[in-house]
Amino acid sequence: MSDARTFHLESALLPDGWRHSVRVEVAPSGDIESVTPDAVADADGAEVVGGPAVPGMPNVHSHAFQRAMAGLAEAGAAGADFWSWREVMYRFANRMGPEALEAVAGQLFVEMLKAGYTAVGEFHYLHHQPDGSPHDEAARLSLSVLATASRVGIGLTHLPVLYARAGFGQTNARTEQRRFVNSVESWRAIITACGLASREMPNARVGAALHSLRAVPPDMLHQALEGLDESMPRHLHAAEQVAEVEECLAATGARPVAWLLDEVGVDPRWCLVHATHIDEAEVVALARSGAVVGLCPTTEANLGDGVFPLDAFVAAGGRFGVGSDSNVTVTPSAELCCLEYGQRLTTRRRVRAGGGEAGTRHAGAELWKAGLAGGAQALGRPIGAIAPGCRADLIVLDAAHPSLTGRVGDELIDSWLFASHESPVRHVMVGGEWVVRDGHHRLEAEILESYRETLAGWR
Ligand code: NGQ
Ligand code: ZN
Repeated sequence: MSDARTFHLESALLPDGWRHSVRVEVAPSGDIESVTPDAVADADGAEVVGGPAVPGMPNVHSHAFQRAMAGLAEAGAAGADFWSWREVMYRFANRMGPEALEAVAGQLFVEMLKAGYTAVGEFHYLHHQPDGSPHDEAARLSLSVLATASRVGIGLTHLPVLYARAGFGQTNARTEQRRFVNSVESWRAIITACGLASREMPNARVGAALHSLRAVPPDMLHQALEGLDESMPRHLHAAEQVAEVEECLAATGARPVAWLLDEVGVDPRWCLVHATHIDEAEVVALARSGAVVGLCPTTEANLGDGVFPLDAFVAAGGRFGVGSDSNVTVTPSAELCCLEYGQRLTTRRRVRAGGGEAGTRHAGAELWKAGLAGGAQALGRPIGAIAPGCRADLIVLDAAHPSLTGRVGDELIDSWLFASHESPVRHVMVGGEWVVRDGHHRLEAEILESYRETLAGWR
């Protein structure tokens, strides 16, 4: 087609494996139109791209505002835990206005792109003013996130979050949680406003999120799901802390994931974030449901959550994606490395994600491919593969980087995930547009400047 742009990739990870001399045609919409391996370079004026290309990683779970506090909850008493971290987090959550959120999310989204994430699921619960009263435009803060993602050029599945109460058995939210709270109706109105805004954004869509079984009572959860657009991704935090499993058992007679499977009927549209504490029956049932588990290994380590039983879950056919969550780490390679290391430390074996005959499958490459498939499913967008019909979202590695030199095919991803202390990501494309060239984002200097101005003096 005449308006399509054509790229000639030196080598690329396609759905059927690594291929050389790959011609990729991208439609003006940003969708890939055709992919042709073993093509002749510059036969048709294509832009020649040196270095190995892989699909960009979807980031299934982020709270953008938490980037501003990363590292500031590391001082505490010996009893510091998830719940005491949450108190520090609430202080930041209540300082964020629209401009600050745009500055912080802008910096974060640039960092994500430079690290190899090409799309993000923003699990967004900062809706109102700190006293709980709505902004003049009820979706104001959501619209800030949508506009920032569009300006920076990262793919976005925006997930407005329903939040109602402080915990099991409570009827109200705490003072610090007031700005998170909506009725089902006011939450739907925010989703609708975001849906309208995202129509003008080729790399964005809207999904639905329920904060957790702690924060959304069962009746309200059922009501929220009724009449929800059938195709929408549905995200929810589940079973991250032992205390919440115990409280859920006491309140409902079931563990959180078992309750969801039995009472809600979790299916492939669902992404259960964390799902850390699940028993053997839940492992199998959750894997069979076809839902994605959104694993956030560096945040889960940072918060002292526990280790998800990935070995058993994958053996049962389970699907997973990775998320940067609290954004203490904003690097897909580190997230996947930490995920694999959690399994190695608990099983005392190696190459857990490879899992095949010795030497036949590469842990790093298997993790990357699984993260692409699970991430695309969880974000509900056509991403995660260099293939016709998918968005042209890809990253190009620096083959001359000391950690990658001499590596070919899957060894490139292994060496990146397990043995690189600097990022080998060189170029990044989202929806057919280069958003990072030679390691730099076009807007990085001005975005960093406003991030610095925003954070000056914050504690
Ligand atoms: C969140 N973060 O919503 O930001 C949560 C903490 C909560 C993680 N769970 C708040 N990692 O779960 O109540
Ligand atoms: Zn979260």
